[in-house]
Amino acid sequence: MTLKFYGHPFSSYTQKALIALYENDIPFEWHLLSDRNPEAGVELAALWPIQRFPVLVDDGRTVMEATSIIEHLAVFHPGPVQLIPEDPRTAVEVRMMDRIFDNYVMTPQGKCVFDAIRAPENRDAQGVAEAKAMLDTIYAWLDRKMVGHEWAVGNDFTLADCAAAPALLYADWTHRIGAQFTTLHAYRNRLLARPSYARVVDDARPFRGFFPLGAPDRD
Ligand SMILES: N[C@@H](CCC(=O)N[C@@H](CS)C(=O)NCC(=O)O)C(=O)O
Repeated sequence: MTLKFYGHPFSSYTQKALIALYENDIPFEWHLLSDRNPEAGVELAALWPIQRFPVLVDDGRTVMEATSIIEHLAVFHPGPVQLIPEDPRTAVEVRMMDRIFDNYVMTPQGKCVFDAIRAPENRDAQGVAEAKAMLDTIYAWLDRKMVGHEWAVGNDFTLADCAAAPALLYADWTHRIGAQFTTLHAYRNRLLARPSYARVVDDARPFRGFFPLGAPDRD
């Protein structure tokens, strides 16, 4: 039974789940959400009224939330790359770091981007300032946390790195990671060089013009 994957290559949470599909070469069928493919949007709305993506459909099971998709793939389509560690203590830390990247990198980054596409009279300057302050705080924390680690938790690539890759790609485009955070920059570069994420970034390259703040000419 073919996996159906609803998403868009430029969407950060789609990218997070795509990394997991690519890491273990799991075959799937793209259901690209775009104006040119309206039936995918209709199907998404029927599957998940909240209409956030990605969404995976696997043999009658509908899985929403990028983290849950990665957890689902680990259970139902295991491969050589174990994105959820077998050791439960390590798995707890992986899940904690996954939450940290979603809540304190991806969320404030998204706040800045979504504000930029609002009409000027509806913009939330205070909310954006708070989001940027949160990004500065988490950059400093991550820079310390990553000392001595190749990946987010120890030396194996996991769910937490799937969350980190798009979060740090777009966060740096939105509110630059300070040059002093050399450990965090080095980690971001390792993520960009990881073959699964390099492929995801290449898939999304044609859509860079859509980045509301203007995509920089790098990465
Ligand atoms: N908590 C969700 C977030 C998903 C999400 O916000 N996806 C964005 C794309 S990156 C989306 O659906 N945007 C469409 C919208 O906000 O209407 C997850 O982890 O998958």
